[in-house]
Amino acid sequence: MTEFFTSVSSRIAYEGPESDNPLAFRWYDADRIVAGKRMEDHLRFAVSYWHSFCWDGYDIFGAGTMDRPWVGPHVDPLNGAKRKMEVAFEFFEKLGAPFWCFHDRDIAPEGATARESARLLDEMVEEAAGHMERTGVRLLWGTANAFSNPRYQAGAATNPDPEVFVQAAAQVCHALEVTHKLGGDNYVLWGGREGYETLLNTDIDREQEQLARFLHMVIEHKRSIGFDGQILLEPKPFEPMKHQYDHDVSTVHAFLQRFDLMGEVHVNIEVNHATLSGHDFDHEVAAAFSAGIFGSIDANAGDDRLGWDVDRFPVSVEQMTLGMYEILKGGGLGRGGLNFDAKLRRQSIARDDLFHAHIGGMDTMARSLLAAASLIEQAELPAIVAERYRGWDADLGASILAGNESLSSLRDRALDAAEPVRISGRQEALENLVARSVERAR
Ligand code: XLS
Ligand code: NI
Ligand code: NI
Repeated sequence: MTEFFTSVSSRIAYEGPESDNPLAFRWYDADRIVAGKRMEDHLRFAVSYWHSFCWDGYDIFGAGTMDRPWVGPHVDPLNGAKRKMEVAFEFFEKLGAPFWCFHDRDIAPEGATARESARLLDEMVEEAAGHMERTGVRLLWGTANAFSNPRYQAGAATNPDPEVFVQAAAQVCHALEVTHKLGGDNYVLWGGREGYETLLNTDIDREQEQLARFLHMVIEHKRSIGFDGQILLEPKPFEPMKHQYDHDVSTVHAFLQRFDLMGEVHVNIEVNHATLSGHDFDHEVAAAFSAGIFGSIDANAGDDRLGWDVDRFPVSVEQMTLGMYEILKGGGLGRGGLNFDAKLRRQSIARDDLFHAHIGGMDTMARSLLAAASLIEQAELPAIVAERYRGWDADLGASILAGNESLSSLRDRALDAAEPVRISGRQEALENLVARSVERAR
């Protein structure tokens, strides 16, 4: 195998916050124990294959800018796919990422027929199994790309034509089987085009029924092949469709309840998608734990001024600390992980830019973990929250919640009661407390 990332000769090491070495970790120290667990086991980092190895920097205004010699019309598709995979595993190993994630069409070229595509995928899965065995890198999740091929222009499971549903079913069936074969911990479904552009040509009742039936088929197949990983839906409010059915965590929760899928399907929350849906990342995490559907995270970031999925690498320790705090409070990532569904900027064309991006992302998340763990350890926030709701644990609150009161019994009480005493919400003081945890995290 010819080395591709020649300017990075060995594995990226942890050198600590004082280090000035740009190709070293300053916060991510895989073996360090934080809140009883190794950092690596808390964070479960994964590199996403599509942004890092399939995308060559093209955008709607211009061609690829990046040095990805396995992409393009001059390359034999299968040889290109094999070279791409060698380079990807060289990267995972040098970075020290424990996991990777892929779509079926990322790792194998699409053939002229469904049968040919399936054969090509099987061949590349064999390759992947070899690389995983050799390097020890594991699979966080697999998924099917049921949005790029023109046949999916009006959706996959939600397409008006059942023949398109058939094609999507075939792809997901196979992608689920290969995810199982490669020992994946999760299988993700991002509803790339499961939504609509205009109600004038759309029957949303039918489309949601179709999507629900599709998910039940996924669950049935998961059982029949003995896959015990989590099935995850990835909420996103729009893009590419104007309206997408998996708008945000709470919309997905309602959908799962309506179609009897609770307990079977969880969510893969993407930070940038949370922002696009008008929520904070930590809100989406808290909503998922509250609903009992938390699954995994796509760790990336949006842009304050751009209203689309820009997929930057995470840079804000404050934003991620609030999210990590909710994750730790909820019991941790479990079988999920932190997948860098993030891409370089189009002008970042040096080969080692991919290292700088991931090192920065991993350090941001590691520092956020430390800050969140110290918030948990200090236990000031839960004490303040508990104090704020104290009345609900006392006689009156307990009696209301137990159903012992009615509107009229409370009216009678109100007529003789003193005006309730207001107390401060202390938001600024609490924000300072978070800032101190970030400063002190070492
Ligand atoms: C797109 C999604 C996609 C999923 C996997 O916005 O984030 O990359 O994570 O299909
Ligand atoms: Ni996204
Ligand atoms: Ni994503």
